[in-house]
Amino acid sequence: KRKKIEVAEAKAKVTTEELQAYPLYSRTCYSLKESIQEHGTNGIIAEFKRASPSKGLINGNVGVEEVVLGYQQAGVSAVSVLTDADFFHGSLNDLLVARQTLSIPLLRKEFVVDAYQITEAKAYGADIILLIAACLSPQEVQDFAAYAKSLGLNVLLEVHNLEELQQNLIDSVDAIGVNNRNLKDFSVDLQHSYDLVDKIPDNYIKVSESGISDPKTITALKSAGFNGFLIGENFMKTTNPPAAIEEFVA
Ligand code: IGP
Repeated sequence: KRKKIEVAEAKAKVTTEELQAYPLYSRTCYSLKESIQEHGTNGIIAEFKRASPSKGLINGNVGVEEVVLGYQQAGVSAVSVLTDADFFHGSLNDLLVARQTLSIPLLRKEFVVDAYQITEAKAYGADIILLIAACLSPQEVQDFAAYAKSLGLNVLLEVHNLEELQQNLIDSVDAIGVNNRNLKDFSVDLQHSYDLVDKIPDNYIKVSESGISDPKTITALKSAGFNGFLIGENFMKTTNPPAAIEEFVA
């Protein structure tokens, strides 16, 4: 974690004050809740992910612009873009290109360990940031979520077990995502979603994350109480990721 902060600071050739002067910094964010609740939307948050630590290279042949535009045209509720370079081959430039292409909510998918990354997310056009409970103390979750809200961003909190959920049920979080993938050993089990959904209060958007590869799974997760579905690999592993969405939005 310390290393991450140092890397963030070393890369931060741009000061917080300079980020605050970027044109996108002062735009009004799209609301994830409204986008998901809007009539006819399906709750899919489609992810642009070139590579991952568990799978290695997933797709090195597609461009961010064509993919996210296709996702939007396919009717998804939001788009997620990885900005982590080391493990996911992503970048802030990918986020920026996605922003310039999209008119739906955009998630900056990153391991946030410093407020600077939240300022950066806003300056590069994100509407939503991710806070991973497993990487942060409850105090950090609270501070980062409050700071993100003060910038008008939506906050998605990621949890993997009951303890992480119960420690972080705070007002400045908009959505709670249950990650079906264990970040320590990368094993995927949808049971995590089914076990936790009833423990998430109804004032939060409930998102099931990772390992979803079948439209039937969405039907089942919906009846369990989820209204958002974060899906990356299942789309990205195909030659035409947006086309893979069709059967999911039927
Ligand atoms: C997407 P999948 O299995 O559909 O590609 O998963 C998303 O949930 C996953 O990329 C993810 C992730 C994260 C990546 C969930 N939480 C935290 C990096 C960091």
